[in-house]
Amino acid sequence: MQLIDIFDLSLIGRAEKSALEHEAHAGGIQTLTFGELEARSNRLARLLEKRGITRGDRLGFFLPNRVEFIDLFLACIKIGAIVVPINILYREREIGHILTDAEPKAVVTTLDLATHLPSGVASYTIDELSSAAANEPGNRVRVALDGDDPAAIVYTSGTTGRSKGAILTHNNFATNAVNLLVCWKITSDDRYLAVLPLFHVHGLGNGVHAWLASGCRMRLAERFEATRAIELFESFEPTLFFGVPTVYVRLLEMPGEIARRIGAKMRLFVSGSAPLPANVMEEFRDKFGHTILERYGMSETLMNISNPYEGERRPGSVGFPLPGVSVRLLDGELNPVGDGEIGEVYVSGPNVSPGYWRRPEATAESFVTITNFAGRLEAWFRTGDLGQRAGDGYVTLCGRRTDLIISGGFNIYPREIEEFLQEQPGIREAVVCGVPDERRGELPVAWVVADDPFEPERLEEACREAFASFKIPRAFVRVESLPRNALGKIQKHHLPPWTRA
Ligand code: MLC
Repeated sequence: MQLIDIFDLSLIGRAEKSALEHEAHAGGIQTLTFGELEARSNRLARLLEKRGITRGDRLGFFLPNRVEFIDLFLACIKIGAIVVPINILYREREIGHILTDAEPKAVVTTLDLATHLPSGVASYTIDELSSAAANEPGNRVRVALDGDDPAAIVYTSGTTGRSKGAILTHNNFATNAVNLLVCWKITSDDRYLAVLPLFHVHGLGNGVHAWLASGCRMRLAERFEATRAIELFESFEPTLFFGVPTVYVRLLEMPGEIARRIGAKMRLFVSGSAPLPANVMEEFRDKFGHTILERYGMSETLMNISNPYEGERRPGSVGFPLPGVSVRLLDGELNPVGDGEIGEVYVSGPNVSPGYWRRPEATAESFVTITNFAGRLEAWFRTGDLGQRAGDGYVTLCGRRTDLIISGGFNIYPREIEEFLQEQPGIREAVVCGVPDERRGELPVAWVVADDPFEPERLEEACREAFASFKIPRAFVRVESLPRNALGKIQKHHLPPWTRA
């Protein structure tokens, strides 16, 4: 089966029904039917083929949340082109790496964003593509694909400093969408409010795919803006909402009466991509009258574990493995730990990426082989997250093996920033850690050993040119030396504390 086959339940099966609302460029809300989305994406698919993009070719998406992102995504999965989404907050250094690694035939972008692309990159603007496609026939384009054909390569920041592209197949995405529909009871009666960026699997693989597979109605916002949240909720009256914890923290700023009114229309709030603090869950329940359903996933595996729709949504826990997904908590020797003990989370199932694009070593390091009950070897994905299972099966995550920082639901790998800081003149050593932040979960802060003159503003400026805004350290703390253990390894927990001025 191809991904398009489950979307056809809506694109073909619900052709006349309203599918998508979005703010039109000319102002006002435009509504498109599933049939219109089908025709628009067929036209684009034909145009892409004319421009020489075929099965297995990569196409970079450097695009904000717009209806054309969806047209182009559908066009690619129809012809078997592989979507390479790029975070629109990324800057030249970050984008350059992805382009070198994925080697897309072209990058599709907007006039505004095009200025951030490295020079010499083959690119199209989405507006040009869309107007050229208008002349193409709108009937179905179908290329025979296998379920294990890649549908996307999603870049995750790597522990080695440079990001790696997790390959996600048609089967991976299809499994994920079917699981969410069943387990979260998503149906064509739902109204899904989409505020998360479509360049990540949370917004795309969960949001867009659950919408297309269920045939519900979606309102696509360009991004989440706390100041516009009331207007969005009150005008669209969603029943279904997906957010990262930062989004829920911001929603708590709403007046109680409005929150209750919004809550009365809602069916399900889901949170993921970073740990949801128990106090946020409690305050949200008091204010909106809903218990947020927390789930656990990652780019490499899509969704793994979810609190139940019916039954207890346990604060601090991510619940039970989703259908088809096997989860094991293993110690350093790959032996299962007992209930209540901490182990590393390993996952196997049809949701798990086959590996990293053109990175056999990184792929080998991220999978282990375990003998199954029938004596056959199976590959299990090593998540890097630590977890424990309660006697009744609820899984709770309790830290990471690697030092990932999650800020506002965006992943930051300290190594990437540390390596860059050490390239700067006068910087001898640098270490980056996450400090707790009520709104964004964590914020990156840098500790540096530096020569005179020490100019933190210059460091900040250099970072701002090289990195997405969420990766820029909020402070550069100068220290005489970095705390190290006898083996010379930096002991981050012995750094002098940083407090906001
Ligand atoms: C954030 N910014 C954006 C943006 N999101 N800019 C443009 N488009 C977006 N989508 C920038 C702002 O310009 C600003 O930059 C800074 O981020 C903070 O913005 P803010 O307005 O103060 O937002 P805030 O209230 O803090 O909320 C931020 C947020 C954002 C929650 C809306 O962090 C966000 O969209 N996070 C979602 C991340 C996500 O989807 N992760 C899923 C990964 S998939 P400046 O320069 O002023 O600082 C995954 C797997 C899984 O992890 O399990 O889901």
